[in-house]
Amino acid sequence: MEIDPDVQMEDVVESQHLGLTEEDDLSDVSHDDYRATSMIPATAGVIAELSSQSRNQLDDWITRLTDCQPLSEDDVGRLCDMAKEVLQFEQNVQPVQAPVTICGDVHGQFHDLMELFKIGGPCPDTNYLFMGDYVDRGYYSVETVSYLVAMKVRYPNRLTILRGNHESRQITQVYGFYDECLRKYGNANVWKLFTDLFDYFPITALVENQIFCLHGGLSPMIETIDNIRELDRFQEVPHDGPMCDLLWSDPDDRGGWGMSPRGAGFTFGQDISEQFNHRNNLSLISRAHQLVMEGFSWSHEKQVVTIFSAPNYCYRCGNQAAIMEVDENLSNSFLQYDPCPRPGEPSVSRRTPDYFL
Ligand SMILES: [Mn+2]
Repeated sequence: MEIDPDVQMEDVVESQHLGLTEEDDLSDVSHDDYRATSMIPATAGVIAELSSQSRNQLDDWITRLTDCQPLSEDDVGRLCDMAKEVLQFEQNVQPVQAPVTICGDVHGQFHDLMELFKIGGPCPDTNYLFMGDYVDRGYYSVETVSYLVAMKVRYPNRLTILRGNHESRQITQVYGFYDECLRKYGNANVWKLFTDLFDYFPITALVENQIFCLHGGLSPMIETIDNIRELDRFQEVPHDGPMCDLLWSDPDDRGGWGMSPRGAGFTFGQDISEQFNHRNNLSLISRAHQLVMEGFSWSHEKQVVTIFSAPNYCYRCGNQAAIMEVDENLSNSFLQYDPCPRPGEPSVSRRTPDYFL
């Protein structure tokens, strides 16, 4: 698996921030309200039908967001309230039906997300499953996460949005989303609204009981899919433990469990993937979280696939992006795409300049 050395360094730096404690420089953030206050009702029901008024409001917001215009702070508040109503009923292992198109990291690259929908087909005509990391690094985290959440509320059965390790209060204060909210709104209210909402995002999905989807990877504390169903996910991403591992771990060429260079989660070898897939009757683990130059990369003899959907990551890595189409027979195929050049934004040639040769 190819990893840009600079980005790998950033990811190592990123991981060090997970070790932050309340005494560190994030002390202005309250840690008391990490846990979402509302509990799941005992009878998790069917998603209520949207009123025509809500539908119209959402359609207005989606039109606005499609032009990369952020919503007002009040509208973000209304949107997040509506999203909690939907997401609170979703499961830790959210069931998803095929056909579905599975996507990896987006990281605030809004225009590339629009390109993704051009390549993969518009939502809701095409069903989508996103495996997290919508915010940070790119310049349009606000518009990206607002758009995806609005689409989720508008078409709840057509779109699944999982939580990534960046959908967290701590990480977003270091990697851009917090600063972007301050810059675009003049205060941190929108950051607070979204990071509170992130606690409601499902952490994994299961396509037709066979393709297990999540942001990071496996955990030594999770042997079965049922173990994930037992977790209380309605909280900030913890610093360690099973929920942390699901959002932070990476597959590795070495067997067994290893220390992650990220400082959170673990590395897991082919033996671990094989055992997990066999025990849980799975055909594939689909995950994101790592930059791969072709946009997708198989590992562990095709028991694990990594999908990365931010082309030219950070506007400088020169990588392709990919999405994975899964048809009704659970056959998969990949669509790769490049960024579309935009005026005023830095661009990186994928070719090595002649003067380096
Ligand atoms: Mn990630």
